[in-house]
Amino acid sequence: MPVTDLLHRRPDDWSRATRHPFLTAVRDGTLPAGAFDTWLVQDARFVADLLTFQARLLARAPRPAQAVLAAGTVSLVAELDWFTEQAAGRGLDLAAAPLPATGAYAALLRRLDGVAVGSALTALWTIERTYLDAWSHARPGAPDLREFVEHWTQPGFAGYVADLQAAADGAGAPDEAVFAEVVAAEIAFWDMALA
Ligand code: MP5
Repeated sequence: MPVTDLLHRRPDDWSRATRHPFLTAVRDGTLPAGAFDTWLVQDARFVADLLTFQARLLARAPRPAQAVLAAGTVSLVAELDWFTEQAAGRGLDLAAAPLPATGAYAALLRRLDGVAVGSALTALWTIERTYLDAWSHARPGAPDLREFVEHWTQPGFAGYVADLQAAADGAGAPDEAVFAEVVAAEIAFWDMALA
């Protein structure tokens, strides 16, 4: 079974993760004051945690998955620089403490360090595919947030997600339980920004 079949197994959860009210508000320009900045600071922390997870996954990845994971790891380092620039421009403190959903997601990633490599690749593909679909829903985005919508909908990002899909498919049967856990963590992350 290809990993993309998972998208049809839990349509309600997938919709909540990729068509969340946070994203609709990004599209329509109706986010409550401060919600976007709260999310941005927490997402920067998430990306730092993801870099740790991905570097460890690269170290144990099968040969055909190495190139996409290595390239993605370099991109995450560049993405952290991008978050630093965005935060400076908006006067945000990236050293702020993680909120509960961010901490829970970090704990999930640490746990995924110990699962079979095919399951970990399913998780990474789910993480990135959620973002691609979620930000596509927010397109084109309110003018002041358009830069963020464009960041996660550019063709290069879609190509990366497709390469992760191939890596996950090449590593065996997808892990539906891991997919469900990641999707739940994504929903909680959007919820956090609106709380
Ligand atoms: C991603 C992200 C996508 N930045 N934040 C969450 C909560 N989930 C997924 O990761 P990337 O590496 O920024 O594309």
